[in-house]
Amino acid sequence: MDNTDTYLFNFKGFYFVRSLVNVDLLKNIDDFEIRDDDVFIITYPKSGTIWTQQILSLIYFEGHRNRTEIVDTSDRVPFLEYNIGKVDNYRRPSPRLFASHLPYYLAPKGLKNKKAKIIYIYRNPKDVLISYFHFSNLMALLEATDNLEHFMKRFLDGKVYGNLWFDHIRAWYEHRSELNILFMMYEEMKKDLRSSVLKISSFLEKELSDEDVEAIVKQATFQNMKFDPQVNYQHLLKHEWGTRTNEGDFLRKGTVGDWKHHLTVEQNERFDRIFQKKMKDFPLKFIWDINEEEN
Ligand code: PPS
Repeated sequence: MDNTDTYLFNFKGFYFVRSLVNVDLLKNIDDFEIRDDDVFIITYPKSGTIWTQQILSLIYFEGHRNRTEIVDTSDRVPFLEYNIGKVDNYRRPSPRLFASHLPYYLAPKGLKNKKAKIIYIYRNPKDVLISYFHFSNLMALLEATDNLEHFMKRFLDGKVYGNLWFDHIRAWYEHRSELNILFMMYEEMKKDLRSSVLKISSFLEKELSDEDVEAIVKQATFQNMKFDPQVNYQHLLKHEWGTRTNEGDFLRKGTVGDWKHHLTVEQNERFDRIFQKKMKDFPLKFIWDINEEEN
């Protein structure tokens, strides 16, 4: 049975999480007023969003770096399209930091004339698929399936929150000349977090002391984030969104190449065929295994 509509809400062709949607907000998002100093993290789901939210929050808030102000990272860098935080996310003082999974065609018009900075994080889509499969089984607001083959079909049909991975990255990339955008790869962040923090802060024109950089890198490692209640989503999953099982974490493994432990040879070959067809002539490179160079 196709349960897509039970869990997802289709707005102008894009699937959102039904129980989090505010239709009036979505209707107005095109005209959402962008400020010059706004910063957006844009991702397809499961590509490193919370990681980059944490990095940005640490870069911008001294009280986060030195842990004198304890605020959830998802409140410091809230989602544009849900506005579900404890405060009105839109009326915050500048610079406002936002996260978003919006596709290019639904993004606020103001972003499309280089107002605001955008950091687009992308991850190899086989690891995205596996991460998403586990997350769908953990979080009660998404449709669960214990069968990876079912989930892979849904993912490759774009019948998941975020629609087709291929379309998401391609549209943002193809419109890059209209945007003030930095593309960052999850796997590069994993390989060298310090350089990635420096690259992000330089794009944001934020000067950091060596001490600041050390504090950021330390608090943005997987090990640190997994046990940090301000960023590991444990509270939201337990009390607001709900989980289907007591086992499993939002910060699950945080590795490169986990797909190798899950996909069969046939599934992997099928994925490769679709990837090659869809991403033919696409210039960004991907890393599928932490020991490999880009290819
Ligand atoms: S969501 O639901 O779209 O906001 O999810 P998102 O935050 O984009 O992606 C979740 C995956 O990112 C991993 N993650 C990290 N990996 C490495 N280092 C750090 N610090 C880190 N923080 C989050 C997280 O574990 C999810 O990946 P998987 O493969 O499931 O572990």
